[in-house]
Amino acid sequence: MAEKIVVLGSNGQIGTELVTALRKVYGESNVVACDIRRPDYDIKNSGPFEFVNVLEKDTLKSIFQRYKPTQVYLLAALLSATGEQNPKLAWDLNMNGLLNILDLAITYQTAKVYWPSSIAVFGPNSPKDNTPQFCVMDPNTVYGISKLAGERWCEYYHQKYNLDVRSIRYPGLISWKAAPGGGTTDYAIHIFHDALKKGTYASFLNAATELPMMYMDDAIRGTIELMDADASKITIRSSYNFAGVSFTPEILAAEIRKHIPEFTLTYAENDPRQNIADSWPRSIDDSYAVKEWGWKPEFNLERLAIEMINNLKK
Ligand code: AKB
Repeated sequence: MAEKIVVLGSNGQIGTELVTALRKVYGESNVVACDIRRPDYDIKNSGPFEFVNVLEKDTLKSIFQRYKPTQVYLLAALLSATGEQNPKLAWDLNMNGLLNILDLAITYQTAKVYWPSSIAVFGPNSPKDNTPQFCVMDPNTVYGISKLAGERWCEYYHQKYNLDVRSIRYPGLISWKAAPGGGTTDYAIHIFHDALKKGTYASFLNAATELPMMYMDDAIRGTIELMDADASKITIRSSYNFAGVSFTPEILAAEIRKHIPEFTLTYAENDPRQNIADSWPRSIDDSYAVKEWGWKPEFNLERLAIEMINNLKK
């Protein structure tokens, strides 16, 4: 059967690139981009687009009725930093948006659902280095709490209703095509823009804050590989640990200086995002993803920096 794919939250940092990648694989007319905001030129002109608020059940229902999707990707969410500015909205959007989609997927017999989780599900008492798939999880941001609860719902819908729902715990994602969406890891994108434009950047995280990160091409490829994997290989229905590279602002700045030798990095004090970063892992053990569906990242720090600088220069 031909695939019909609906991507909710298509205009965000991940959605912009995921829609383009899915349209290449499945055909432009078979991937329906949906967002609450007007899309950019590429998304609108390369296939169908619908205005959808994931909290409006009737609109969502009409999308399921009209397109009869075989796969649904739900990307609409408030991230860690913006979530802290509006905790109730973050909980409402991140939780009820997910529950709406899980319910409609059962009603309309959607073959597969994808929903992203995050390293934000870990907290101050989770192991910091090589954080395992299964360990203490005590997130202290509303974003992390909603992602952890969402993971439990995904597993519950799989066990109770046999819904084929798949998920990845994304690290900070680094890309040049679309703006980042209000997260704690956003510094690792802003730094490239400012390095090229101003030759200097004021990091809101301190020099030694190490966090797991990944170049967007790896994240998109991994996501599609997980969705393509044979269901018999997927044992984790909460969300898979997923690793690329880990670095600190200081290490990233040193890498940027290989291309822009005059680049200087300063540090802004007392930013609330520092506390969030301090509660997250430094690196991730993704051995389940490696073993079960063959995950392998391709972009190390060196390659990621070259891609960012060369593309942003253009
Ligand atoms: C954030 O910083 O909130 C996100 C994430 C790691 O989920 N990039």
